[in-house]
Amino acid sequence: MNNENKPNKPTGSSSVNENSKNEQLEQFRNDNTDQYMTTDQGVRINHTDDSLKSGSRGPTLIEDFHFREKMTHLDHESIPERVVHARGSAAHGYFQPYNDSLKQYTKARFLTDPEERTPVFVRFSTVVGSRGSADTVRDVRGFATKFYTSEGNYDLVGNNIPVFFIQDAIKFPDLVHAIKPHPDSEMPQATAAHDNFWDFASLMPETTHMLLWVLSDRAIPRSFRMMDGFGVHTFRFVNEAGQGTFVKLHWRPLLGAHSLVWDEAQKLGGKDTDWLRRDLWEAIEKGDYPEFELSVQLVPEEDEFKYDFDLLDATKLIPEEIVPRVPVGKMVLNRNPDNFFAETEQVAFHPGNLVPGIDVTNDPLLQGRLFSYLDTQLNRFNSSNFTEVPINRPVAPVHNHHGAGFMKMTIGKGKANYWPNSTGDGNPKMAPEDEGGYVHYTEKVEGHKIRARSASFRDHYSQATLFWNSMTEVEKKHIVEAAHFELGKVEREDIRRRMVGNFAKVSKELAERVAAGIGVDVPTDSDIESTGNFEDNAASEKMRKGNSVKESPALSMERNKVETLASRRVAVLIEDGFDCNELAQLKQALTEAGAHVTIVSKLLGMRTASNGEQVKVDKSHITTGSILFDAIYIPDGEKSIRTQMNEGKALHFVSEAFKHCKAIATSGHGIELLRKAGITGVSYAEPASDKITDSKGVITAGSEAEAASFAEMFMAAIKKHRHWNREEKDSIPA
Ligand code: HDE
Repeated sequence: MNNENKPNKPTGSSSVNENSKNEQLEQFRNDNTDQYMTTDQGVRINHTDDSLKSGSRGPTLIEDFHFREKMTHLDHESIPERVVHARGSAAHGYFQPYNDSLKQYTKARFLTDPEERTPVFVRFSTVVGSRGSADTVRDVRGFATKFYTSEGNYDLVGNNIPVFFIQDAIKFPDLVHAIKPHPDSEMPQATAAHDNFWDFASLMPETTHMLLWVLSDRAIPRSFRMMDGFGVHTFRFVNEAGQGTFVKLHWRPLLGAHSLVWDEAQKLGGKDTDWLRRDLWEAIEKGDYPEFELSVQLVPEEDEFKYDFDLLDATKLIPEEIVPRVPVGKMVLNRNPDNFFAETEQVAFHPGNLVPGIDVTNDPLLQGRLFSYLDTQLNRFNSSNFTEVPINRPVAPVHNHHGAGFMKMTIGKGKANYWPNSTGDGNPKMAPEDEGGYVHYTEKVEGHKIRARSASFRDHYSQATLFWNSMTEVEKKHIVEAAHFELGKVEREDIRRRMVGNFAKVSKELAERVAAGIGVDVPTDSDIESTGNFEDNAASEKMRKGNSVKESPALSMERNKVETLASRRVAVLIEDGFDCNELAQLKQALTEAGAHVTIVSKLLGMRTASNGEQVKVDKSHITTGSILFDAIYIPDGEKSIRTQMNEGKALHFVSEAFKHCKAIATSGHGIELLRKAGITGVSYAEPASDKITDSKGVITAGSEAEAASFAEMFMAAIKKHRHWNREEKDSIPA
């Protein structure tokens, strides 16, 4: 019986490189170039436009195997969409650690061997909407990474917000039902702005912290390439000696985290439902590879009870001011999938996909997820063999006795399909720990069976207050406006009132500002005292007293802005008679700095410059809009400007960009266009001078100004991304 002899070193790849997954996928790719069309049986087809009939006017014959096969495939083309995170977009890439500094904490090779580039597949998603819903809705974004490591697949299935709505997985079905469209009407789609969600939220004070994040601009990212990612839970690293360390995992985009503005996000939902998907796809096609830095917050086991929040409570984060983030490596996304269904739709993530050196904790939200993800894949794939689908296969070798089932692909050889066995010489063998065998962390656990929640989970407000206090005034304003929208859609006044009561426990100022916009009274102190479900005031008070930081600048996007021009989209508005030289110089400067320039005009075709040169239009007014760009520029040229001054869509393009706080540049006659577009409250350069003025991100130059300085100032304004100091923006209609 079994393996008395020490097994050989595991066969197959013992290390991976960035191409390992691509090479594996290559075996499954099917290229139609210069091939005949065939049936699934490989029989060549000579006619696919008419079914086989008895006479040219029918009826159709059941013996038409080609028709039957073609139709059957269509009929069975869909699988159940994900119950949450149905709408997603994905990309391939690799991860590489900077050095081996994590070795003292984890034995995970992909995190500690700086020589190894581990292939990854990352899927970004919204949560609430169905598969065809708009990308730019206010929602949490999923950020799920599958690492195809040399020691097996590791999945980091995170979000772009570091905390979650609820503390215990048993509340997840309630949360999802509440946030999804109403069960009777299936309305509204892809939004939390309705009675059911806010009813649930107002009755569940533990949601309050996450709600503030969702009301913040984090929930309307400018791009999947420009948002943070968080593992959310406290996980556990385990080193060679078997010693554990608590760890939180974070992704930071190298381009910085940036957001849309709400008006823009809503309009994009109509103008380009695929905005985030397209942005990711096009960036990778252009070579603007998204890059993310992985960092960790490490907490020694002996510090488990050191904080005034529980590390196992997923509604809490660890302020960076208490435990700093340590950068550990970089991920680059450099290849789009070949096939959406085969890869993006079929990829199956699971927080329980762990490799040696990483383990879970007792966080009751995480524990529930460890059941749900496998279960949900069985619903989606109708078979436990979904792990054999190419995108889900590890690049590490797979050997086991798992049985048959729908769509078994691998052909297991030999007689023995059980263990221990002697008929198969004890194969496959058990891997000792030093040969990569996974050994669960030996945490001591004991307790009474009890359906309860720890008292250490009962403070639902301190970190919400911390978040609110850490916001800049602009960020606070956006949170309040978002609450006016979301709660403004709630028909029942008692729900709105209850929600304001919860906000009052976070900050009186927040509650007053929210109440002012949704037609309810500012809560009195006695309203504030009354509590929702599941709260124990005494315990909560105790926890709140110990709150260790009052403000955490790391939580503010505004305070942590990365100023860059890389991959920013600039629209250039022209009509016949524009100044070609000015355009050429600015375009060159922008392109060299990594931005992308799009020529926009009323109609497609060629436009003629004042010197007779011709330029091709990339987008017409009807197919685009300012919301699809980060900045706009209108070159001088009297005729071009005059035409645009009489063109409503051009004027709207300019005024809307101003309203959305984007950088705008023009010179000479273009200044008149800005005035006509209703841009007030900024100072302009004298049109005939050599001066250049930057006023609230509106760059204007006199016709004699120096081109290089004009370009420099415009680029500096684009790098700031948004110019919030435009108080006059609210007077712009629409
Ligand atoms: Fe998920 N979640 N989740 N979730 N989740 C799913 O699994 C679930 C939670 C996250 O791109 C489902 O394959 C439970 C937190 C992402 O394919 C499902 C609980 C975080 C994705 C599921 C949570 C996430 C999912 C649906 C509470 C951030 C998309 C389809 C206990 C740390 C992955 C699927 C992809 C998807 C269950 C809470 C992230 C139903 C039960 C917290 C990024 O299994």
